[in-house]
Amino acid sequence: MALILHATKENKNAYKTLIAAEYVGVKVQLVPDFQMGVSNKTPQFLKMNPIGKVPVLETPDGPIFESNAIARYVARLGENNLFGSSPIDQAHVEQWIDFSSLEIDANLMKLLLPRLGYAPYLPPAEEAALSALKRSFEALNTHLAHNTYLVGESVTLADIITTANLYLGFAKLLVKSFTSEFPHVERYFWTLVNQPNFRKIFGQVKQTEAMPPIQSAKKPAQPKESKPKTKEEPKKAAKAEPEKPKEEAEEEAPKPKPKNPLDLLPPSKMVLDDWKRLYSNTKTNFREVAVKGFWDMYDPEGYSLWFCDYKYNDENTVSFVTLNKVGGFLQRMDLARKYAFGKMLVIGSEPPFKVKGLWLFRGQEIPKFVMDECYDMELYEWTKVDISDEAQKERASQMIEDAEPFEGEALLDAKCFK
Ligand SMILES: N[C@@H](CCC(=O)N[C@@H](CS)C(=O)NCC(=O)O)C(=O)O
Repeated sequence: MALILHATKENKNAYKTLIAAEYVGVKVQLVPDFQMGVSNKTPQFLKMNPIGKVPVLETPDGPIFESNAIARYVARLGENNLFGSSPIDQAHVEQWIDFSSLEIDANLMKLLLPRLGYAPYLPPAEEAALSALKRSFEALNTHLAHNTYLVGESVTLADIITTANLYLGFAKLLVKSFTSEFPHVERYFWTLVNQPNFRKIFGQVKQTEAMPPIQSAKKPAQPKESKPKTKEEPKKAAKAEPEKPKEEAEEEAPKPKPKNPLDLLPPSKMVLDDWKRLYSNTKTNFREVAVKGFWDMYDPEGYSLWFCDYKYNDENTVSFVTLNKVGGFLQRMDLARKYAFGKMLVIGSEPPFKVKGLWLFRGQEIPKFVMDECYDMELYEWTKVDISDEAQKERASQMIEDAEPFEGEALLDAKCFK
């Protein structure tokens, strides 16, 4: 009789067991119609795994949770030895199982979950996870430079668990420009996923062409409420008051949106849209036309200029991630489009890349709503530009112009917010 595995068909943690089962000739079946978020919340499921996580294996001797433990159990039931034949090989199998779980899978999840909206997206946390992942890929790559399999001369459970973990990375997150730095990992992964026992479970594997775009964290569903109660309407009073006639309630005009305090500032002679148009339309003689035009238009009473410097440049070790990070920042600044213009430079031809920028804001301070609502702001050091200082003014001009080299270094990219 087959053992029953509770998981969906897409669960890579379940794949570990399903592949191991193929190798050792044990029958394991996925429970039909498993629904994540529903089937794992039932009292029967919680009896098998009190924290409700998936997968769980039902055995004649009781349930098992934790995917590595399940895969080990199934691997021990069969004929083939997936654990190595000497104490040192057995230790190495365990070593690589732990390594792929704690150094690869854990970092992949730290990268993936925020991008899928299941955890808050924090650029420094992404940088840290990515650099930890690179470190583990480097170690794995070095080992695989001289070894076909992780341990010995044939597939062990270490290969099964590592490949299942890598599968998630290759399929969802790690683009070719990342993995190509680790050619032995690539060779290993593609060789294993094409072995018949792996292929039966994975099907045809395709590497992702892009990292998933950043989504805002998914909020837990709120219970439906008729109307929020205000402080001025304590429960009791609300109860005592007769209900408003429907018509009256419907006629209540929506409150006008409060004006942005920046709209209440004294008018400025600088028209931001004119500057943005000049910037966009200048194709030649940029210094003489656009940069000069900027300083002619600039109104230091109505606007202020700011240099920004990324605080965590050391973590900018991967070019496309650094560019994504800056791109995400500019997207999130959308809320300030009426009041701001910005240039962001990604500097250097080798990692770690430096990110520096120049921003023009309406008013004399960085607008409070921008500070409050765009979390990227606190990842940068902000310094007001003193335009009476010619060196600072020249630096600002160079940033507007994308001058290269900038401060002695090549530009990887320059992005504009307008
Ligand atoms: N360490 C566990 C991780 C299990 C896990 O995180 N499972 C996910 C699905 S892949 C889950 O059940 N998530 C639902 C939840 O966190 O409530 C294992 O390897 O089995």
